[in-house]
Amino acid sequence: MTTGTVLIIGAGFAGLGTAIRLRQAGIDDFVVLERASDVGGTWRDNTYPGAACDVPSPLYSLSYAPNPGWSRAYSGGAEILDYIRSVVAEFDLRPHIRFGANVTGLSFEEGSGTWTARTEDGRRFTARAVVLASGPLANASLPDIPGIESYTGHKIHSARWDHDYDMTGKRIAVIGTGASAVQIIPRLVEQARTVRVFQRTPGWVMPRLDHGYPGWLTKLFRRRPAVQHAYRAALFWAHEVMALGLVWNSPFTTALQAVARAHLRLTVRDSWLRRQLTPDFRIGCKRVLMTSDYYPALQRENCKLITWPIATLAPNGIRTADGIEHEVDCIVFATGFEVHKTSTPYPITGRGGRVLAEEWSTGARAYKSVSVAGYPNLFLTFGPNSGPGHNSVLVYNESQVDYIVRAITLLRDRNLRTMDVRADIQDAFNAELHRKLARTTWNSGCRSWYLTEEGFNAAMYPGFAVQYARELAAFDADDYHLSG
Ligand code: N01
Repeated sequence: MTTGTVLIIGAGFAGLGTAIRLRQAGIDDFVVLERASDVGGTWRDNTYPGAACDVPSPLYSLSYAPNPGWSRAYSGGAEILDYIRSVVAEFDLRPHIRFGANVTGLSFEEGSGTWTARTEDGRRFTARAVVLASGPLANASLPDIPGIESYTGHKIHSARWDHDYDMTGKRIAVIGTGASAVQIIPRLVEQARTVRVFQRTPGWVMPRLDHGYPGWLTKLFRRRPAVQHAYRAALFWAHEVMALGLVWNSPFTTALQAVARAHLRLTVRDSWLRRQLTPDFRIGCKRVLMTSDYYPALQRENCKLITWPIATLAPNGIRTADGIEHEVDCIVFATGFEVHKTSTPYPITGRGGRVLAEEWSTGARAYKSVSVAGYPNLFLTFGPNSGPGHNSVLVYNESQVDYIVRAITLLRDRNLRTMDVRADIQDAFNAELHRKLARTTWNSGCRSWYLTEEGFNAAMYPGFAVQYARELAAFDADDYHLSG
């Protein structure tokens, strides 16, 4: 049993960022529990061919740890993972991390005012406060397709790539056409004999204007950090403007759709294919796909888009609703993540034996995405309604981390036993939040992982990144029940 001030669960961007900020606030008594054997979270797990970030790297990095050496505008997954490892080294975080610690449950003990985390290998870790940083898109989701077990060929999920399987000369099926699939498919068509893309819903595609950073710019960033800072700020504000078209319906929405339609018209010659690729929902309703090589890949001789619904998986392939069986050697499931199936990644038991997954069974709700009433001293990163539809998720995460560190600092400085957000404050916050969400593009009638089956949005923040930052900049102890 380990006792300390803070337990952080997850060694991805959020967990590592929390560790750094805690240390900068003078709190060194923390442990990071990581289920894998390395840091990096989503960038350690998503190693599929073509994995890259569709947010520019200077913005998709920690504001206080800029990397002047980014090789290009939209860095690949391996470069991002290297960056994360360099941050771990720079801030000397490894001594705090316990690898192979897969948390299976968390419970609060009223008497001591502490949280205990149990791990799969039987260890227990106890601390005054817990920060959940295990990520909302961490557990791969296989679709509920009949016959999935009967398929005898090779299966790969995008988030758990099998690098031992050689795609060369193989007949490959890709199920899904989301953000992961559109990065994978252009690579697969270069290697495989055939690639069949099974599309259920076409997404809006915007061109990704990727380019390498010239050496002189990298040198300039190194010599004059203020220039890189200004560049990041310019990227930030350019993304903020996108909210006007992607979060709410406005003339800008129509303009963005016109750009995406022009991109489709200019890059896809065949009118049948263009029709199949034209979305029937408003841009922004589900994640915009940023790619310039997806449409060209679909038009390669060895690639075929299949829009008939999948009826069943058969031993040798995929049978579609038109009765055709598509024989394939390997199926790539680019079908996303379990976001709502289990609303908490492991059982979390708070005050009086309450269980968070049960309370969230009708939709996850928190205060400012960070605190939940009845779960004192527990803080969430990427919690309910903290997702952006238009800007870097890391910008939002820094706001969460700074808020959490302020809360934990108060807990420590006043030697408080518990800090529990007031239920009335949380309810009022959520009433206002969901009133705003009702007016957003996400509720305009498409299927996406942002919504539960019932249409409840527990994922997205209905506003600009600056509004979110302003909301979280104000930490008001009066919002919490404090006990000494
Ligand atoms: O997963 P998704 P993803 N039969 O859930 C289809 C982040 N990300 O891994 O649209 C047939 O978006 C499903 O179809 P439909 C980012 O936040 C970031 O691609 O539901 N198809 C869809 O096409 C992103 O939003 C980067 O009709 C089925 C696809 O599978 C999130 O990860 C890069 C099906 C799932 O799409 C998830 O993206 C990549 C079925 N039964 C990902 N079930 C960056 O660059 C599902 N589908 C930062």
